[in-house]
Formats: sequence, C-alpha cells, structure tokens
Amino acid sequence: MRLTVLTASVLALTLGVAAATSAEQQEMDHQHSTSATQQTTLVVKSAWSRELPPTAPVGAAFLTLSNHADQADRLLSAESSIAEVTELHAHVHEGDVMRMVKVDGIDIPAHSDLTLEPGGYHIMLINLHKPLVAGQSLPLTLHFERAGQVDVTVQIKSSDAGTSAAAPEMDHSQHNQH
Ligand SMILES: [Cu+2]
Repeated sequence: MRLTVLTASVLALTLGVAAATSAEQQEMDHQHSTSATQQTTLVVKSAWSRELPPTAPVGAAFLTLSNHADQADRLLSAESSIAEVTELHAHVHEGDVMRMVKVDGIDIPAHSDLTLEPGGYHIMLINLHKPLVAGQSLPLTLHFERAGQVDVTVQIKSSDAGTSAAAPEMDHSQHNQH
C-alpha cells in the first residue's frame, strides 16, 4: 500500500515535470519566433571591454542599446562563456564614493539609445575563465523582455586606448571577497 502511494506520487511528480518542460519549450519557441521578427528593432552597437591583468577576477562590458521599436524594452540578463557569473550593474554615488550595485534590469525607452559606460550601467563579468586581452573579443548573450535573445561580440580594448580616462576607476573590491 505504501509502495503504491509512493509510486503514484513519483508518477505525479514525473508528469508535473514533463508538463512544465513542455510549457517551457513552448515559451522558448514563442520567444524565438518573436525575436526573429523583432530583432532589428533592438540593435546593439559598440560593444567593448577593457583589457585586464591576467589575475583580474572580474571585468566589465559596455555597449549601446538602440531601441527602434514603438514600445520600451528591458534588458533582463546577460551571459558569457568567458565568465562564471554575469550580472547587470549600475553605479551609485554614496557621498564621494561610487559603488556598484546589481540591478534586476535596464530599461530602454521606445525610439531611444541607452549607453552602458564606465561610471554608469555595465555588464559585470565575474570569475573570468580566461584573461581579457586587448585585440581579442568575448561572446556575450543578452536577454531582452521584448526583443528576446541577442548575441553580441565584445571587442577588448587596450587600457591606454582612452577608455579609462573618461570615468572614475570602478571599485571592484566587493567582488574580490568571493
Ligand atoms: Cu560592476
């Protein structure tokens, strides 16, 4: 009797998982077809990162998002095979100190450009699997609420190419504690 109950619950669990997977698949299919038709409405430009010493555990990616659609869109998340964790970050002022905070998303108003740049929004690459070397590039996948998935190639610039002069140095100390 006990075995029967157990079997029944295992079966229910299995069915539940199967149903969820199917729904998830349909959702993904839907997103893919959506992104195919809307891809051109969200354009990613000038994606770049800065070279770092080989021992640096974290890096950051910057880019410009151009939303040509009639509706606002939202960058929800990002991922890269070069980093263990990828987060969306903003900088906040606390007195004279600039501190990075993780954000849940970055809004791009309709028919607008939004630039992620040093001292502002950026995509944080945490626990790098390999060094960021000038002249090379890294892959980045962005997930948008409306435009779906967009793959980007991020160019790694040398640190003396004028990329650091425009903004204050970022405080990465909180990441080093991991
Ligand atoms: Cu950051």
